[in-house]
Amino acid sequence: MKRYSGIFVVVLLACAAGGWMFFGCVPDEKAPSQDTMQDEEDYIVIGLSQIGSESDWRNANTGSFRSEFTAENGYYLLFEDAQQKQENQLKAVRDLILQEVDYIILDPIVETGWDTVLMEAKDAGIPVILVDRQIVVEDEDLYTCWVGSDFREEGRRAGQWLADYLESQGRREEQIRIVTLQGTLDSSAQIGRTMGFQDVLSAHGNWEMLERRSGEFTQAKGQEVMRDLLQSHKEIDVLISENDNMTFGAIEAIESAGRTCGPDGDIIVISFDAVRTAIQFMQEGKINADFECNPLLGPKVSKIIEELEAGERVEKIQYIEEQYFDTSMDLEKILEERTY
Ligand code: GYE
Repeated sequence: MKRYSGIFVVVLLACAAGGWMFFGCVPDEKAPSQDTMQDEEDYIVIGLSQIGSESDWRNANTGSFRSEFTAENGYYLLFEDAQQKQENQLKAVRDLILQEVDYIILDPIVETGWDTVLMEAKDAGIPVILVDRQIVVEDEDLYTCWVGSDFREEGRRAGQWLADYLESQGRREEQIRIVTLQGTLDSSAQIGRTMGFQDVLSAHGNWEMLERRSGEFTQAKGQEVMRDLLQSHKEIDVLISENDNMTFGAIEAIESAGRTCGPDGDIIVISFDAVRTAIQFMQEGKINADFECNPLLGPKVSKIIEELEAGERVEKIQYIEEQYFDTSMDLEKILEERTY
């Protein structure tokens, strides 16, 4: 373990002294003080390259890392926000390599374009743990492991839920017109959810995908794109929205257009993430079903780091458990237990 040694102490002191903007790092609020740092050799230094703060899911995900990688738990966290741009993430990873962190945690905004920077991390001997989204690289040894959700499975479950729901409504044979708000194009969350739903769609000759457009995982874009979709397509039976924040925007667009949605409305709404506000929207009868994507990855990643510190081998691909919710369930109880 490297810990705070040599050049790294100098960098951290510069960060703590206010020079951090130069280095591009954002010290965690609960990081040790300068005095503690000089004496303390026992912190594991984590560099986290986060995508941005585009959604409630993302904020819960950041919160999970921040509350796990604290000084009390033996960590010093350098947090980098890429503001939804891959170029910022590439720069952040390079900054973290220069700062000789012990581990890099990378949530890759899109799947491709990481080979070179990951080779640089490998050459510097810094393990890279991928979280949430996945990547496509020539050499899988460029990262230590990945932990996150099975997005394709989420998409499939959503499709299967729709099939069962239509069946229960006596609409199995009906022509079903669908639109999709996709997430950030080329992100594994978008690719997986789109493909998973498509797997089920392909098996239903009477389902028609009218249009798929990206709402970039944000509420504002979701609203804007849904407004256009409602104008272009007179009849829409189902909205598949690849995250909750786009769904919130879409619901505003639907209502502004004088349309209705949810179990008693004219558009069936299926969403992903299942954050608290979405469960509340379900209680209000505006979303039919929501497929959970668990953002609380901090504890799982810190366990991986403990194992690596102990010299153990870790599983390369680690999925987390997820469920789904719909309006037939006891949503009040679900909300009581929901932490994000
Ligand atoms: O669904 C969305 C966020 O990558 C799983 O990114 C994540 C997605 C999540 O912006 O809300």
